[in-house]
Amino acid sequence: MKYSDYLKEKLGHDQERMHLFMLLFECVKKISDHLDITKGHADTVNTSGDQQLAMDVQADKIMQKTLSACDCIARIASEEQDEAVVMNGKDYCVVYDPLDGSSLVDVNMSIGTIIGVFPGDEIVGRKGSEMCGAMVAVYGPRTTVLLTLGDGVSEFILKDDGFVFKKEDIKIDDSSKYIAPGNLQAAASREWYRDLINYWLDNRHKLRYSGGMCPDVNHILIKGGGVFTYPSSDEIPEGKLRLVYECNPMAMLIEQAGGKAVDDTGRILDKEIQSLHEKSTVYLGSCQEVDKVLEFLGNS
Ligand code: P6P
Repeated sequence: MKYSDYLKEKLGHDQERMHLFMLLFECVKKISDHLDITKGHADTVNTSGDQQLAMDVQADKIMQKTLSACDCIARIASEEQDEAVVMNGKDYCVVYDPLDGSSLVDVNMSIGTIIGVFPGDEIVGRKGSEMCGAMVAVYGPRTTVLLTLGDGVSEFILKDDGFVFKKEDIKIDDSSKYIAPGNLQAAASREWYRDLINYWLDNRHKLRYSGGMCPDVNHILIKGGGVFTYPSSDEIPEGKLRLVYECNPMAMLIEQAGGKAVDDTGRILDKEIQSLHEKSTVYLGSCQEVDKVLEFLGNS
């Protein structure tokens, strides 16, 4: 089944939302078609201080240009832009990281695009739980998309003539022992994290961490379980990952697959967004594994 037929089936009753999500798939296909490291680095940095590769800028332009064809969007917020772009519509806001993990391209590792969709015309002051959809694309040996519209998680794969539906009702449970421990250096200043890592080692957990949130979270969803952690440390007291562009969309996908997504204080999707580029700690994946993280965190 083509992705467009899947969206017609799921969203046919809401033509505006269906058209928006069709455009989002178009964005991912265009980015996938244009990934080219020969353009090297741009000479700019984004709001978070990350060196912007030419492809980051290019991917962001593709998103902006493609979404400008949609008259239902009120705001577009990109991780690569300081402020949200105000559009002519009023019904949806789209938040995205156009090329997450782009620094991994020169070592030929997988990267991705992360997208979240809010109904309405505002982002700041909202909660991730208000999103009506989220997507993560992974540009690896194949280009794939995991999508949720609020009723489960489905996978799509890019073929020559476009995305095709592969499977739905993707679920994660407590049977996998995969770990994706980000910010390992935090173990030097966070004893709870060091103790958690030792627990994982003592219990023979299997490491699956690439440095790209998209492939790492995709791994948890496709393999049916595991845990991704990115705590704070003395160097980054608020954590590294962005609430709006990374944590919220990933949290929606994980929860829709039956998992859990929290920060140091509670559910990620319950956090009221204070600013577009705010950072968050994040622990997400199988419920039992996330509870184990909270157990060690609670002992700190
Ligand atoms: P570290 C990529 O730069 C990113 O934003 C996420 O995709 C990834 O999970 C994290 O940072 C990796 O951070 O500290 O391991 O390089």
